[in-house]
Amino acid sequence: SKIRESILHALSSGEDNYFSGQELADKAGCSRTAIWKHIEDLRSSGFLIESKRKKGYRLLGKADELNESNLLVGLKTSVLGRKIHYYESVESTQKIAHALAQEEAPEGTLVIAEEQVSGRGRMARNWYSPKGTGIWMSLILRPALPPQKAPQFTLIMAVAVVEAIQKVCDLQVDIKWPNDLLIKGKKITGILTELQADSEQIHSLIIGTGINVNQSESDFAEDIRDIATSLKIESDRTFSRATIVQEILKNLERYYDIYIKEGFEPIKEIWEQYAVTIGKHITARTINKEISGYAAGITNEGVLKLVDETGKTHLIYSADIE
Ligand code: BTX
Repeated sequence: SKIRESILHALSSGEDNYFSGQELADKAGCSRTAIWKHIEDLRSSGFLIESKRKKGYRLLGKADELNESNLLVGLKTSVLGRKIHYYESVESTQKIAHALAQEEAPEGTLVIAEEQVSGRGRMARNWYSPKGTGIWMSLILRPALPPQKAPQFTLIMAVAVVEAIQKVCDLQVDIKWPNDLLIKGKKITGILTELQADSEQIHSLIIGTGINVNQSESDFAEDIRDIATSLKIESDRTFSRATIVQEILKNLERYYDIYIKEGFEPIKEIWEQYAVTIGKHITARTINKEISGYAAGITNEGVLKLVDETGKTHLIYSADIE
């Protein structure tokens, strides 16, 4: 439309300048509400437009699509993300990654989508993955390890994501064992590690990561509005998703190398610095029981150690924590 063209023309002529909603409205001959709506439309078609309080709008870059070329330019890894399968819309990137893993896709293969229509969490829960606003990706790794080691990779990925968000967005993220990342108590990221294995060895690990990046509050479904947040909500800025993905892959590759050479110990120490679960009184809800106690730490396998009131230590492999 004319308004859309006028906005884009203004924003891209301004070098590094901000344009207020009123200025854009004057140029386009429409209302500020119309400008706001068009800016939202432009964003959903991939334009990266920053909005800053009291300053206005600024165009940060071309379409922030997570396609292969955008991800490969500036990617600083040698294995992870070197093979990319990009989709506009999928049921779940996990599902595609599982199929690719069975077809011998190489280690480091990344499946990434703008939207998932049936993204999933643990225990058949739903993971909302609206179009163009977040990072919905699954990474295939093939470590020569027994299947009991798989949960460690959720923790390694957690550290890689926490540090990427710190670096790119300057936001502090807490880890809630086993697989949630929180900003001020609200969920910013979920990690789902699945595997194909026999009783002795992992054939492939599929690490699914969902990160809320550029959503506004109204983009969240009613039932998660109170528990979920995005990087944009927390900082009042929009971010390049590709930059965040690149930073995660770089971190993960570094930690994966350390893990292979030195084991889980050094990563466990870093993980514990970010973990909010440890050192607190918590309740762990597993599929068939509920245990309360003191979270003493995690084992070298990444299993939670919970000490109940009788002093008995319980090993928790998977649970919801309160
Ligand atoms: P989880 O089972 O720990 O968390 C799922 C719960 O999180 C849901 O029941 C809901 O309450 C809440 N939730 C759903 N969507 C969101 C969201 N966008 N932001 C915050 N909270 C939400 C966590 O499982 C693991 C999620 C992994 C998602 C990735 S995305 C790429 C890959 N593909 C796929 O289908 N799943 C993984």
